Amino acid sequence: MERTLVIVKPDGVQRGLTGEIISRLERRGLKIVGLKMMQISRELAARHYGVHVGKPFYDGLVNYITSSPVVVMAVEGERAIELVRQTMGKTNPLEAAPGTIRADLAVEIGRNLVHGSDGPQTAEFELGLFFRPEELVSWECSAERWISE
Ligand code: DAT
Ligand code: MG
Repeated sequence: MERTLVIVKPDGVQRGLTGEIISRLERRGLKIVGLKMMQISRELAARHYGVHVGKPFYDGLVNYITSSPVVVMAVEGERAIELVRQTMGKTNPLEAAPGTIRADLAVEIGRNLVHGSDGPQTAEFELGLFFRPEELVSWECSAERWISE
């Protein structure tokens, strides 16, 4: 079982798409095990986006993610990391497949609505940045046996 970090970015919250984005992940069969609204500080943004330091879009990215509240989620499931990434679609909404969040609801790479961790190590690191252990809830979902054999 994997856990991954999902962020509904400021554009998602401002456009009233938080419910739509959460709903798409729930409908896919993923389980929410942590959820909160917050304002990301520049310090937290710098840690979260540390791998992008020095890239031309870095300053804009930090300004954007700290510009307005976000909704952060811990999502659990078999292969949750890959499932979330697939449900989000490619980074650039113009390259994302129709049916994905980014293709259906966004037009620009700098306003691509949603973040999802890109691998097991990143997921563990990012979940640790955004959630204290006691904020994550382990629970049994009775629909699970209707989603996975
Ligand atoms: P992803 O969010 O799909 O994991 P990433 O980790 O490569 O993509 O980049 C993080 C965010 O930075 C991405 O969601 C949007 C922004 N970004 C990435 N590449 C960009 C670019 N070439 N121009 C502008 N923004 C970019
Ligand atoms: Mg990434």
